[in-house]
Amino acid sequence: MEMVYHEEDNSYENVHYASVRTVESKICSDEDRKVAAAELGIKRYRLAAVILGLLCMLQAALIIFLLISLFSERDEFKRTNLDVEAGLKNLTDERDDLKRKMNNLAQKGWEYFNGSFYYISSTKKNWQESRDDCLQKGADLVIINSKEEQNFTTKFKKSMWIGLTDSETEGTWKWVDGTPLTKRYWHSEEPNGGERENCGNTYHYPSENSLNDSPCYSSHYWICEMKISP
Ligand code: 2F8
Ligand code: CA
Repeated sequence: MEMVYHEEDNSYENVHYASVRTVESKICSDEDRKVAAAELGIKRYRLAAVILGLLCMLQAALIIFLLISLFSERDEFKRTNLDVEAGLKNLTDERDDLKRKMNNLAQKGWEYFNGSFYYISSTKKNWQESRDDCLQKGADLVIINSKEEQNFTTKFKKSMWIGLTDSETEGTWKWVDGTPLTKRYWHSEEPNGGERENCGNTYHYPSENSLNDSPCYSSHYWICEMKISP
């Protein structure tokens, strides 16, 4: 019988038994490896599952965030849209009111020029009564702001009261809205009436510079202005 010598414990062993033991230990270590490999596989699977779960949660969070943003943007858009619609309705109402007002004024003989309507009287009154008539119509005696407007007043070829007076302080001419006279369209040698002539009119209408000072109690036609655009 063949024997194997073991130096570590100074013993002999049957060769057959020794080889059986080697095979057994080898089988054992293969199983360990398989178990270890299986455990590693499970760990990897778990890790993949966790990562997948996290990605799903991230995706869900992203979808929720995008939905919230989308809804809040939609609400903001709805609000803006409502504001715009309300603004548009206001503007449309204003435009319709203005159209009605303009048609009404035109029918009553008012003349449109450069953002204002003008009424030219066909009777004569003193300056204050003339102004009162304009005020009662929702207007005032004309305030002349430009050469064009000055030319517009002369085309009626009438001596008309305008919204100009120095009744408050002699020599300090003011328009009826309180603004001082800056653009001067006085006729030559006017104003010449001193304390006797404190109200302005278009007495010298054939000339471009038609303005004159007259006694406020005297009777003239008058011209009212109603501003439509600011
Ligand atoms: O010639 C200018 C002069 O004409 C008239 O007087 C004659 C005017 N009078 C009235 O309007 C009442 C003056 O104001 C004017 O200066
Ligand atoms: Ca005068």
